[in-house]
Amino acid sequence: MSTRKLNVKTNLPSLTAPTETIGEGGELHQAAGGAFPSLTTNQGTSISDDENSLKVGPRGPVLLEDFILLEKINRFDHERIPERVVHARGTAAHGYFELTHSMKDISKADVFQRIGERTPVFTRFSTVAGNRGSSDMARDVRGFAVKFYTKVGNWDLVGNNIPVFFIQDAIKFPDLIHSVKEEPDRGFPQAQSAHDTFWDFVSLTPESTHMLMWIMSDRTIPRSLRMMEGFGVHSFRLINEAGIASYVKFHWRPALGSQSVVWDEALKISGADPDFHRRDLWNAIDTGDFPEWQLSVQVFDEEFAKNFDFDILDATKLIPEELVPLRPVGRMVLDRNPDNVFSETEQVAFCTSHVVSGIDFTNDPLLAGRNFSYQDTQITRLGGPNFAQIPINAPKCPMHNFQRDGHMQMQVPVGRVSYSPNSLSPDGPHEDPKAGFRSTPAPEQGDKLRVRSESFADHFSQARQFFYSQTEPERNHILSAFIFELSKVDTVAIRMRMLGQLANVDMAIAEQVANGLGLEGAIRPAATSVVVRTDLKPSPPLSILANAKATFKGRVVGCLVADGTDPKFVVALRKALDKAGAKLKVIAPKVAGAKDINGKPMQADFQLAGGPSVFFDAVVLAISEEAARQLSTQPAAVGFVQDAFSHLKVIGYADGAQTLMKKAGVVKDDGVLQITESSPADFVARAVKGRVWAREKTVRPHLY
Ligand code: HDE
Repeated sequence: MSTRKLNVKTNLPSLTAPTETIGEGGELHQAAGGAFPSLTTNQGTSISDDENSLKVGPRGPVLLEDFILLEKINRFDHERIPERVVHARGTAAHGYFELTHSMKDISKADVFQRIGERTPVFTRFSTVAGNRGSSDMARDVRGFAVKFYTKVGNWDLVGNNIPVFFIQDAIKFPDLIHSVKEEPDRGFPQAQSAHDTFWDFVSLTPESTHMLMWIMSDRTIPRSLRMMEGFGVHSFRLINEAGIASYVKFHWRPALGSQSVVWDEALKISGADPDFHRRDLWNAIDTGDFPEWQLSVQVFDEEFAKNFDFDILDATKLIPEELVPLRPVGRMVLDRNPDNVFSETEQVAFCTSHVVSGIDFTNDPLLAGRNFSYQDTQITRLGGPNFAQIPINAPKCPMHNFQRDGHMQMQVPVGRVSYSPNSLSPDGPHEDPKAGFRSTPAPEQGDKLRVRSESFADHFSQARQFFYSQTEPERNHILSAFIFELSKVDTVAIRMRMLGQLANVDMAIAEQVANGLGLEGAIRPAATSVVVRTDLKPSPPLSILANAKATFKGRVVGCLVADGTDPKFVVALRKALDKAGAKLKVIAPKVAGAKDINGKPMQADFQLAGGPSVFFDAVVLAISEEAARQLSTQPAAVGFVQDAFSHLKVIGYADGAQTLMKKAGVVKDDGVLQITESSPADFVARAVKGRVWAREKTVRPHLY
């Protein structure tokens, strides 16, 4: 018998807590720490020794008879399920949606009726291309999927953080995904679009061009999942009580404002903390700093749809907010981390086809494909058709029908009737012609054809509009991202073909990318059937920087301390940051902390090499002259300051820190501020304004 103490939580699933206990299984034992249940097999048989398998003598062969060993290993062998074919890497949280504005006039959906009412939600954020173990900070679209557990059924709004998509027809989705995933012969690169097959496909697929502009922008390297927008992408329909349908596009806006990192920072974060986004979300929720988004809709009618420059069924297009302003609907707050990543984040099954009465689809051909795909993929992932019974997927309202059996049926339907109509079960479920789901009776007619509508043909005008809606640094980032990615493409013909597509967006864009690739003079515009519109006005909401929120809420400041730091300085800084809603993290040469100027211990959150400045929004160098001299010989310390400077962060420094700053090449500008214990507010006031964009011209002159 083992002498080791068992460490079994008492909140084991009900599986191990049978309602009636016969014999030994599930019995409670008294121990020094209180009562705990007996460890059992899945059949409830109590286990006496969980440390040793059954052998013939202490050094003899293990016996096949050891059902306890076999069950445990067998169960372990099957712990993994197939990861999602796309959006495999995800992180999620529970929360609620609160209606702030009635939508009664345009939708009868129950969730939109009563102001102030809260609907539970489960929201999963993800990257698209990488496998489950890839890095959070890969350049990629982020999934933004919300399951609303409404009183009349689940509604899944399965969106992204970018309002348009790569392709117009679902039949191209497997091709798109195969091109971006690891190349099949070598199994790499992982979680990256910077390789031949992706650019081969998109350079041959001009409809991708608008999305490429977004993908190459800083939207694909968000600072935090809490600081990114979400979009339903497709045009959906809302239907009111009178049966009148409106078109709608869904938007999520983060309360903390949108923010991204810079590319070099993204690369470094991927190495320093591949879990950067999930850790940030988890910690924020764990410490009660609940992230919040506003849900808004763009509502429009058939008349608008007819007169709009592009087709509202084309998912590669957006509707500028200047044409259809956002109408606020409610807010989503995420206030609880999952209890178990597998049971919840992994097993959650979002399906675009999960809609409720009052919400309906349009003929977007991408959406039609999705409505099949999501339901279908869950059968492979979750092992059968009963995935709606898994707790995270189950509606929180009653559900009754005559569907039966199947792999992993968890319910025990009673009675002899499993069909409708029937006369043997008059109390059984019946159709509800009044409140039941009804599709919009939209008139449809036409020949059966495999064609792309002419109205989907302009692939470049909105790409151009997006580019020219950006601020100067944002445009430069897009250009340098194209140059970075295409430089990783080995096949020169693919680079050139892509330049040809960019030339259709704007010759100046193509020329700058060509210049960065050293392919000047090689641009041959690709054939296109449309004349690109140059009259579309820039749409300011499409820029992150033009809409940057002057807030420091949810941000983190890294404060470098060492032996000899003045604690008053750090205390004053912490107070000022608390007031601004930001957090302070202390970095010291050793994780146990440092000795302050009075010889007293100072706590640290990070050891220098494990707490690089890429983790923080702004930094403070609270070190003495002696410490600065010593740290100037340490690459981690010099890199901390160098990176903060080149990533355009606001740097606050105590007078003594200057030797280290000089070594790191810091050139003073309006974002480099000397602070004392009496002036941390000045530092915060500058940091609230965000990065020092003017500095980019000095640190990355090749972009300008
Ligand atoms: Fe998805 N997508 N998708 N997608 N998608 C999946 O469903 C698919 C598309 C999106 O956190 C899969 O359960 C097709 C657009 C998110 O669990 C799969 C097409 C948008 C998530 C699938 C698209 C999305 C997925 C893989 C083209 C933004 C993660 C696992 C017609 C509006 C949801 C799964 C989560 C996941 C298919 C295009 C967003 C295979 C066929 C457009 C956020 O069913």
